[in-house]
Amino acid sequence: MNMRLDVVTIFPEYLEPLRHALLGKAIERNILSVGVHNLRDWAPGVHQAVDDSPYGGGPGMVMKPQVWGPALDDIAAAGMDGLGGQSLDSAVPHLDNVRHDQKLGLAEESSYAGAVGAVDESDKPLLIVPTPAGEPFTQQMAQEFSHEGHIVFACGRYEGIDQRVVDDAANRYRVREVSIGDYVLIGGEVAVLVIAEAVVRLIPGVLGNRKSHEEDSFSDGLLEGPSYTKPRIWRGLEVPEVLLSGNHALVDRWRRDQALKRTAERRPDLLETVNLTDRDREALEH
Ligand code: 6GU
Repeated sequence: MNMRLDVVTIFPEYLEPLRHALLGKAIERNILSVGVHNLRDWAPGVHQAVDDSPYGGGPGMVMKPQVWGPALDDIAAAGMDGLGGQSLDSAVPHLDNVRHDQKLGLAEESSYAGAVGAVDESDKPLLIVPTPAGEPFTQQMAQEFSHEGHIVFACGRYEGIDQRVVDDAANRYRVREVSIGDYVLIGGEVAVLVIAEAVVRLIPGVLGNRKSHEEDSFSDGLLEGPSYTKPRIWRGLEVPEVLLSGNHALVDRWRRDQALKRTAERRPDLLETVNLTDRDREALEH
């Protein structure tokens, strides 16, 4: 089980943090391999222009399709093995394309489709185009993406990428235009770091503790409540008594109540889609 990430950007150094901490550990353990590619490598001529003025007028610049097209073609053609050169990992490990939760029966079905030459849409790599105009990135999407074998990120700058690049890429990729929130960044690079971290931490073996993401904020539709560690009293502030009781049922109930109260206060919109018990409603009224 392995995942390949490729990032195309005009600022490859921006993706340096992919090498660090959690993601770096996943690379070292051959769970993940990462290639970062300079878009200018596909720009012709001495000037190597990657952008041009927008048709229809208006401010800013639009990234050129004649540069993005070949870049995305080459990366799709290289597939899971990646292109030589700018790979963040020193050794490119052998990669397979098996979903980490794929059951044997399903795997047999898809290899039959391969044997008769059918082009299975799920064989195409996933192309993520970060843009403030995209669909909102969620924990559920992170969960879905964590099953992918090959994800390619296309980082736009300026006013974005010529839309035909995205439309044409659908021939070789499954394409998602994704936003990480309702604010505007200069380019997609930081969004790639956010999405990559949210996705990679869900791959089994990346986070030490398997149970830890079942209790994440959003996994049950609620925000997580507060946490405490030693000492029991710090600057006159006490750890809530119930957490010292050793009564697990009581602790679970208290945590649920804290999550409900916090969610009601900070993200009331989330409560509309959560199944609340009578006991939950009671907690919310107090
Ligand atoms: Cl994914 N990209 C850019 N450039 N800005 C954003 C964004 C993405 N998500 C929110 N703002």
